[in-house]
Amino acid sequence: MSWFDRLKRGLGKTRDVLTTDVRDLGSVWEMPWDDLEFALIGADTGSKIAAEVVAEAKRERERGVSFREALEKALLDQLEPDRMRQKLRRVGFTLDVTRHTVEVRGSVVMVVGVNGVGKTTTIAKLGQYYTERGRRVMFAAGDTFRAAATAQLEVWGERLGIPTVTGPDGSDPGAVAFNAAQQRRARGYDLLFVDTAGRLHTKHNLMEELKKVKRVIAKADPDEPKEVWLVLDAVTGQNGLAQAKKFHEAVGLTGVIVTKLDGTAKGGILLPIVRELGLPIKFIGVGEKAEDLQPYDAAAYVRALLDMPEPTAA
Ligand SMILES: Nc1nc2c(ncn2[C@@H]2O[C@H](COP(=O)(O)OP(=O)(O)OP(=O)(O)O)[C@@H](O)[C@H]2O)c(=O)[nH]1
Ligand SMILES: [Mg+2]
Repeated sequence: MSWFDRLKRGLGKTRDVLTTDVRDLGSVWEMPWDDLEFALIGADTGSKIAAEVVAEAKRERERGVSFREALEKALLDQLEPDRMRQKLRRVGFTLDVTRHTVEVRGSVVMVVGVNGVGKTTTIAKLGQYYTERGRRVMFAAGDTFRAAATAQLEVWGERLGIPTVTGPDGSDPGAVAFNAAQQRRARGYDLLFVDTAGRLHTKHNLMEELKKVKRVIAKADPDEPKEVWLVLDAVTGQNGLAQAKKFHEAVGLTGVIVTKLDGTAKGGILLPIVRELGLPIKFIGVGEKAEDLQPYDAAAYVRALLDMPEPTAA
């Protein structure tokens, strides 16, 4: 199954919400504007963004493009504020995610998020992703809190041939992160992914602990971590925005990974992440397998959502 097919399958629930009121009259695909606005809100875009999307789609529709193309354009405007890429896209450029590599600034990526969103499994998938692209990757098992969390990452590391720095259960996560950052430098590895314990963004002391982990990494490796990625479970929808704001205040996020899009109709949550938080989405997850985590590409996302064919690379 191609990754676009996986994406399409993964976004099925959101697509169902978005297209319930679509009148499919052969080649004409039309929907009352009010119903569209409702559907967007149902997909957790938030009401402000839903209204913006409808207004933009209406403008496009008046220019004579089809309803679906108008909606595609309006969604892309929200999801891809980068004007340059839009221009390129108009002349037939789209991102070929099978060849493209998501850039990582620096060498250390701290991975944070609330409990159970998919941090550890995402790190394993990222390890595979970057290893396949020729990077030498290490893991740090910075979740010393949950029993078996270290073993979970270690097992992944062994399977993937990725060294995993660990510490005893209950030990200081900062110490693990420090050791790992030092070892990465000493051994000349390209990338270190630091796992952290799941924590509620509302728990002050746990957020302080996270800040400390970040500071300690900088002691072992000045200017690192240059990346702090938040893993968000799409199922939490709008609540994910509150999480992102709190984590951003605490440790300064540089990117977001949205997992479990396959389990929810709230796939519209990507819009406010980009528009309201201004944070880049790095990867999206549409299932539990390694192949189900893919670099985020707005055009592919929108076209999968609207049941359109795969965007073609120029
Ligand atoms: N359906 C689906 N499941 C996913 C996705 N990403 C992760 N999961 C599953 O989510 C579950 C929790 O994943 P973990 O990686 O352990 O989550 P975590 O954030 O590390 O959890 P804590 O360390 O306890 O905070 C696992 O069963 C994963 O397979 C996804 O994109 N889709
Ligand atoms: Mg974990």
